[in-house]
Amino acid sequence: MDVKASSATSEAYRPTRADKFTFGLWTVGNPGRDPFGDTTRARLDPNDSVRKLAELGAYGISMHDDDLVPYNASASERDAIVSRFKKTLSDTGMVVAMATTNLFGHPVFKDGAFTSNDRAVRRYAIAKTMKAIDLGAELGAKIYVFWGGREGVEAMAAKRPGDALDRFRETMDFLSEYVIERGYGMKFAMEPKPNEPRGDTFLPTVGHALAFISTLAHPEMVGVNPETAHETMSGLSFYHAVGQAIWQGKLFHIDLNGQKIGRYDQDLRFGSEGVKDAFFLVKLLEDSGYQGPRHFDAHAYRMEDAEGVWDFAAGCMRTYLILKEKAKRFDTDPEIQAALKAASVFELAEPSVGKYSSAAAQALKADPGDPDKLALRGYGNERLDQLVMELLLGIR
Ligand code: GLT
Ligand code: MN
Ligand code: MN
Repeated sequence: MDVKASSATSEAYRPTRADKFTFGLWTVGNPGRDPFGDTTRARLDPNDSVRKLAELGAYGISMHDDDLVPYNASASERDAIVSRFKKTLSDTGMVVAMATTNLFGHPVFKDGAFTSNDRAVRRYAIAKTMKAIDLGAELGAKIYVFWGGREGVEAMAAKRPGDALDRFRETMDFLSEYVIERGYGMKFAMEPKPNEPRGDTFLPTVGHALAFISTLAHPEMVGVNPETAHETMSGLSFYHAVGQAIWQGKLFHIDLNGQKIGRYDQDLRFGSEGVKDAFFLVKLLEDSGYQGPRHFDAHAYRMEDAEGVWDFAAGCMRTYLILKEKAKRFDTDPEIQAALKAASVFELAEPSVGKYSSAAAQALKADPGDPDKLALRGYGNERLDQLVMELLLGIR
């Protein structure tokens, strides 16, 4: 293996715009506050974040309405902030790839936004979202994310689940029409999370979100925005969640980060936990032809200073590119390819019975195969997985 390419100082794995790496303004801008302690670093000016990310090789950013424009800004303040930001984008060649609404920070959303029991709060949340969609459209965002951070309960008696889902659906349908009428050409991506900050959140997993989307008036314009941490918090495989989203044509965006299973939402640097999962995820994204942004929704450790934040951002992109290279090696390594064949991996792509006919059904029933014989074979999965480990550990 090329030792130079793997050294920490090498120019290899340097991101470029073509890699489509994006970061939320709230990610690099995270000032290190947690439920137990105050901020540990200064808030960043979004314009400085864009400049620094551009320097590091990112493609663009994503943002909440409030990340850029304070919710109580006057119309003229808003316009001044937006025009300065647009200039920074054009100076740096960075794009706003995704926009979203902050429907969780202000205390008005303490009982939910689209699913608050208070109708006036729901109406405020929808109005705020339309204005945020306008802002996103003005800045060129083609993907609009819905993370229902406060859409949930602690007290089970407080909301009937069907009512909450009715209101969520009503809202998604209303906002779909809004975007269609305005001709924004935006797509929506719903981001599931099982809990935190609520005890239980509606639409807790990718599977729940996919099922919900199929009930909408405009299912074609709504997909998912799965996040590593959120699916892992549920104890589920992020890789398989993303795999199904791709299979259903619903992977509209993705939030990449790192997470230990069974913890609070850690939002760690991409690939810093679950290296094997991260590897297969990168391989899946690259093999699938996914064209969307590789978006990092993570933040630097709380003890980092400003410099540590940029180490964090560079690390997310660098790890992705290293794993992408490993994925190429996986495809060209003869022993791995032989192990895949031995495990009959490619046989799974062959139809089992094909299209139904009575004759085919009868023939199969007459000659179903001998289970005792079929049970004799091994699948060589130990060998296959060990080869993957050795690839990841850097000796292949
Ligand atoms: C918030 C949350 C994320 C969401 C963001 C979009 S905000 O930081 O933890 O997972 O993607 O609203
Ligand atoms: Mn996220
Ligand atoms: Mn998260």
